[in-house]
Amino acid sequence: MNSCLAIDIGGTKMAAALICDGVISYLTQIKTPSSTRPEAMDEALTELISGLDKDADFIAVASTGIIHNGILGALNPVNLGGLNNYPLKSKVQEISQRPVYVINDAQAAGWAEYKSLPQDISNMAFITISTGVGAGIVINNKLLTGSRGIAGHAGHVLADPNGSRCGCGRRGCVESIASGTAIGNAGKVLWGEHCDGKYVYKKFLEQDPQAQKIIQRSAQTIANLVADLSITLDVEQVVLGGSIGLAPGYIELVRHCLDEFPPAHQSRLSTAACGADAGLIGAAQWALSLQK
Ligand code: BMX
Ligand code: ZN
Repeated sequence: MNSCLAIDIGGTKMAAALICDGVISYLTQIKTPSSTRPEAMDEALTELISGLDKDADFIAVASTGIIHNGILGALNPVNLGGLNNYPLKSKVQEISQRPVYVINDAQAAGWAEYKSLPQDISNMAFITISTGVGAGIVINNKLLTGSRGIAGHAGHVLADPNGSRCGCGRRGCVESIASGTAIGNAGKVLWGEHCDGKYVYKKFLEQDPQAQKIIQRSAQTIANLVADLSITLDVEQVVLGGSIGLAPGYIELVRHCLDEFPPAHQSRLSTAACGADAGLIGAAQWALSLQK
């Protein structure tokens, strides 16, 4: 049982890859449907899986949202076009007729990144800054998934008590300031509705002062989150991923802010060794570890 079809469902895109002995042999991606209709997700999954699953012994799914008992529950439903309480595991099983393993996307990516670090590191955190902000935390060599699948949802800790309301219902979460969606929303106020996180980041790289302010605020918020994780969990390393976390220049901004904190609030900082494939690779590795 070693050939895996790994699927990564993010707020913006869905990717699938065949992974055999840790090697990715085929990769494809489609847009995540933005709809409250579960049928739209059924169709997207069927499109991704059909044809690819014939070579797979099992399916491993990393998905945005809280994964509990195989159900995808959104903490921030806005990120999934309002879709909530979706029976992810049984649906993928129905489509593929294979054993299916499901895990949160940031937890999966955190597991892959932990496995890529030197063996003497037992405590680490991975933070994805993408459509949302998520985290995967490994303590004493164990991935924290929590009793309800919620562990690691660090995008929803407090960043600004006077901040705007986050999609999860709380005010001032890290995600509502630092995520690609939040960056895009800040850009919409300045440059209009067509604006998204990618557009603001492009302007940041062109040294537009207003875009620099928006990206700087995101990086400062993530640096504070790194400091909070370091001082509460004593992690030895924090790894950044996701489209914003991996974007050129972002980690340097975070590192610069982190340097201002006392030493106990700091950790070694790096970008994801598995890059954008961390969720896919981690889901496959996690499923394999459950089979042992
Ligand atoms: C949100 C939450 C997390 C997820 C994180 C990053 C939802 C739908 N998602 O905080 O479960 O891990 O975003 O997700 O509530 P991504 O979509 O940016 O990959
Ligand atoms: Zn929130």
